[in-house]
Amino acid sequence: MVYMRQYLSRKSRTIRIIFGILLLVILMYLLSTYNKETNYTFDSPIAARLSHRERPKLVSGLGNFEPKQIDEVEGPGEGGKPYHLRQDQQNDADQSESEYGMNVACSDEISLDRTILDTRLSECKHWDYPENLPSTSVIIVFHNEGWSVLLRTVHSVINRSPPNILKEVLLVDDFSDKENLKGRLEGYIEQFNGKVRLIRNSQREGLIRTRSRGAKEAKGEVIVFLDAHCEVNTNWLPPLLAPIYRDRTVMTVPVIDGIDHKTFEYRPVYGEDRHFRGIFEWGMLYKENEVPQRELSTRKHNSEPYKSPTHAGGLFAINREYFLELGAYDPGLLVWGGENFELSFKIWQCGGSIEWVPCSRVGHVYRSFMPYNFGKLAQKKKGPLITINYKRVIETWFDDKYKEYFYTREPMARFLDMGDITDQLALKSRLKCKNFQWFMENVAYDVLDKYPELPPNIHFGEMRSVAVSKCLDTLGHAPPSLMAIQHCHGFGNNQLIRLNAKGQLGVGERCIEADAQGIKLAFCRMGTVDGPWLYDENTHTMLHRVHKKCIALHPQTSHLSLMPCDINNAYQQWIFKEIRPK
Ligand code: LR7
Ligand code: MN
Repeated sequence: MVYMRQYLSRKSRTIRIIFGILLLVILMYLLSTYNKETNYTFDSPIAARLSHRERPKLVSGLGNFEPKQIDEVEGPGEGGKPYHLRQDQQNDADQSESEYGMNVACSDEISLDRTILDTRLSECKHWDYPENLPSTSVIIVFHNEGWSVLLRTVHSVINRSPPNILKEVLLVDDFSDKENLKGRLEGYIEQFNGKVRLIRNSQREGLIRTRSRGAKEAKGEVIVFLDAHCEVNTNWLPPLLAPIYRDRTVMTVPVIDGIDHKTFEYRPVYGEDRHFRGIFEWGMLYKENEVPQRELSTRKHNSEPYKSPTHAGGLFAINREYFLELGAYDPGLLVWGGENFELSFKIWQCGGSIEWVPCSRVGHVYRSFMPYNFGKLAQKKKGPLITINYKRVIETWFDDKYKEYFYTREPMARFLDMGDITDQLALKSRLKCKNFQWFMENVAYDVLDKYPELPPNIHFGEMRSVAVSKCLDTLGHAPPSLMAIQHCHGFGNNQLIRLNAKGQLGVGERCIEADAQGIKLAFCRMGTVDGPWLYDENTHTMLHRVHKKCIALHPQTSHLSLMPCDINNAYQQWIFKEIRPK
């Protein structure tokens, strides 16, 4: 009996053990299938996958670099909050603002490792990125930047990038002459054990050529350019790299938040549900436009990247070899401006693409003014250097029809010497690049809605008063503001007035309109190119067709307003005088 009971209990134990093992096997099988699903192969169109696993919990793992926990740190500027200097520091603040275009004295008080607001869409925490993202060089070119501002850029990159992906931070000094930048920088970066590398130009090259040099010298598979006054946000790098990992001809652009130039407050650029992309007007000013539905509807999630015709210029990621295959930037572009368009048109027209990445956020300090001059490079050139750059770009990439829009909007550009673009045109045909019409129809299809084709100018130049021989002038004021009358200087700029075939009077990107207060500089109505003005070639009067009155100059006060037309009154007579670059 005793044996029997023992036998039975032994048997039931065996059954229990077998059952247990079976359960374990089933459990392991279930787990393994679950793993298979999460071990995603990253061949989706976005080379990443939105998972609903709880985050933040990964420090790294997959390609992520989400923080374990968000630290609440106390101190000046922590959390991206604005920092206000004491009254007795105001002199330093003013001095540094006039030297750098930003309050470097304020920046000096804020930790180089400060925390900032995570401005991403909440969805962004839940993306999984590939583990083997390409190694990356972050290239920062600088000319006379504030010490703490430059180094906070470096610290933020080191602190918020996955170390296994970040190959190096490459600092390229464009011939700065500030003592601290010349002397102390090598010593400072030693603490980064070789992760931060510094090279210097032996003469001033301007930011465009300096970036091309940085690209050549970089060691990473991907290069990311940043201005020297940025702070990168949480897990900024993997989302920028994933689309390039999928396709090496994609260039990616982070969403750019603002850092206040007075208080260093870190501010999200716009709210959760809105997306913008880079476009341009016909004078080649960079503009942003809400992303058209046609683009958004191709995506499944609101935080996915979307296509953009162009970008602001400073902050982007690109496969290094691809960038060099495209000839880097046109070496004929000087110092500043237009290079963002050159690269964008080149990429799109020659088979690549540009994507803006909502889950990658980087803050940038917008300065109050440009604190540096263009150096010797500008002195060698006749005419405004930025317009010369634009001319090179449009002469290379635009079709004839579109070139005409540029020359209508910027009439003096026709007479500027842009140098030789043979190499650029050769590159364009060697890479079998598409024409601009293709780009306008397939990529930048929202541009013409905002900036329609421009009717030709009937007149452009100075608009001179016959009575006093002085010129209509914006005085450089922002609209809405009264137009004034000034000594004619012959340089154009604020005195370069255009009258187009549809009755619009324009100065630069603005329009001239009239109300009860007088003749005013105003914002042109978006999407329109017509206006109320009718110029009489014989009487030299400028009629407002709606008010049925003419532009008149007050003989005593010089105030400009609409008056009942009097064709014999010299104070209502205007003559257009064409001007040429000096
Ligand atoms: O001669 C120079 N040499 C340089 O190395 C002049 C400048 N630089 C450095 C400078 O120190 C800085 O790090 O180049 C970088 C960019 O110069 P900024 O900050 O004066 O340019 P910006 O921010 O005023 O202008 C925008 O347009 C430029 C056009 O050429 C560049 O593309 C900038 O990178 C670009 N900045 C951005 O896109 C940031 C977002 C702003 C917007 C819109
Ligand atoms: Mn900048």
